[in-house]
Amino acid sequence: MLTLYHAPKSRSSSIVWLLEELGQSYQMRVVDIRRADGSGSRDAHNPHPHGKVPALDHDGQHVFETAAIALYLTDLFPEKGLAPKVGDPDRGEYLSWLAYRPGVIEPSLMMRRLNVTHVPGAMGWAPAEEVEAFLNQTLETREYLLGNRFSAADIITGGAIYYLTMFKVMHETPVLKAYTDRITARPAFKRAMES
Ligand SMILES: N[C@@H](CCC(=O)N[C@@H](CS)C(=O)NCC(=O)O)C(=O)O
Repeated sequence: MLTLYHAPKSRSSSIVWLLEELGQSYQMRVVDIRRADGSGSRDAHNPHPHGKVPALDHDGQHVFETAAIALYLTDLFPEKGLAPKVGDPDRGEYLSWLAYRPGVIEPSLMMRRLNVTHVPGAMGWAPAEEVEAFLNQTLETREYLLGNRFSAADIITGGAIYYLTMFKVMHETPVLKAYTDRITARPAFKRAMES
C-alpha cells in the first residue's frame, strides 16, 4: 500500500501528479503544514522528520524528499516508462534533473526572492540568471528535459519551472512558456490539481 502525506498547493502536488501518471492506487493523507504566511502548524500525523510534505509510506518503508520519492516510485514501477532504467543512456541525465530542482533551482531562485546575494565559490548552486539561461538553452531544442521523451523529471523539475514562472520568481520566456504549457496539458496534471 502506498500512502502519500499531502498538503494542497505544496510540493506534494508533484507527487500526486506522478502517482496519477503512474496510474497506481494510493491513499492520500492530507496533513497540515506550516505555511510561509504564518498559517498552519506541524501535524502530529505526518511522519516526515521535519513535518514537511511530501512524505511517502510504502508498506512500512518511509521515503521523504520530493526527488527521492520520485526516484523511488519510478524505480518501483519501471514498466510505466516514466524514467530511464539503470543502464539506459538517459539514466544519468534523468538523475541529474531530479537532483537539479532541490539542489540548484530552488536555492538559487529562493535567494533571488529573498534578495540574498550569491557568493561565487561559497554556494553549491549557480546564480538564478545562470540557471535560467541553462534551462532556456536546454529546452530551446528539446520537447522535454530528456529530449523527446516525457519523464518524471518533467513532473519534478518541470513542475518547479511551472510554479516559479507562474509566481514570477523565474522569468518567463517563450521557450519556458511553451514547455510548461506542454507538460501541464497532460490529463494527470489536471487530475492532480484537483486534489
Ligand atoms: N526539500 C523538501 C522540501 C519540502 C517542503 O519544504 N515542503 C513544504 C511544502 S511546499 C512544507 O512542507 N513546508 C512546511 C514546513 O516547512 O514546515 C522536498 O523537496 O521534499
